[in-house]
Amino acid sequence: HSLEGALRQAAAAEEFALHYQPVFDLRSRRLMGFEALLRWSHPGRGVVSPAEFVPLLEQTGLILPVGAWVLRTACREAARWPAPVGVAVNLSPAQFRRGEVLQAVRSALAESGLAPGRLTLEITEGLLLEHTEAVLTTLEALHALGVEIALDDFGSGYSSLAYLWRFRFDTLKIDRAFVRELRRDGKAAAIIESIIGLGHSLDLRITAEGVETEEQLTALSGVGCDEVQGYLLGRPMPAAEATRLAEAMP
Ligand code: G
Ligand code: G
Ligand code: MN
Ligand code: NA
Repeated sequence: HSLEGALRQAAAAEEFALHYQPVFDLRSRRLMGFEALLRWSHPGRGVVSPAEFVPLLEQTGLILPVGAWVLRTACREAARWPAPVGVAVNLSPAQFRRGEVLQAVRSALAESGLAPGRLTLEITEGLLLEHTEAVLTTLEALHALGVEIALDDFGSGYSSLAYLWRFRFDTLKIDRAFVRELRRDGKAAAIIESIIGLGHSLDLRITAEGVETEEQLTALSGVGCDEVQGYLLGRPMPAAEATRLAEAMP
């Protein structure tokens, strides 16, 4: 597989980079942190989307070294931002399978000196579907380090509610499919409002992803959403730009 060969060389050739998308508190408009998003600049193919290559990293096991690199790099770059601006890192189920993730998070925090409370780990429901007991134990251990855990793409999977009961997440990220429908559909607003009510009753912070219009922002404000992220507020940007933005915010 030619893409696989290219991926194997990418890490050594320093073709990977992280871009950072800002997340804001909806009420105060304060910058809360950034989500780290992996980018691969292939000399021939240009910038390749993680949607294309993350599945291949998972199949080949390359997600372990690359995932550890993502954690290390995100923590090192976030340590330059003014506290309490934090960073969120997406984790793949494969990173949990051999218990690698706990050690990778520990090293990334130790090397960077980043306060654990400034790191959020984003996981998806797919992870919880697969290996419930072992995964819950690892999540508890990660929590014990002081990092925050977010349930990403909430509402897009099958058994979201059961998992809310099994593990105390810090944040729910509402899938952008719901936010997209806010434009035209009263039902989407009702669903989001009930997710927020449920989340708040469990002491969770709610982040809406994929906010692209003022109309969506106003609607989210009306239903009590806590944090927002999306192209309207800021696109993923290189680390240096994220640092400048963080330093410019009050
Ligand atoms: O940035 P973009 O919208 O193209 O990301 C596409 C998908 O890739 C999203 O589901 C996102 O969560 C995932 N992704 C981005 N960066 C990482 C990463 O560092 N690790 C993992 N496992 N997934 C990532
Ligand atoms: O699965 P996850 O939520 O981690 O995916 C994040 C992805 O969403 C990133 O690849 C990012 O580029 C993309 N994204 C961020 N903001 C927006 C937005 O406002 N609209 C759309 N369509 N995608 C977005
Ligand atoms: Mn995410
Ligand atoms: Na998401």
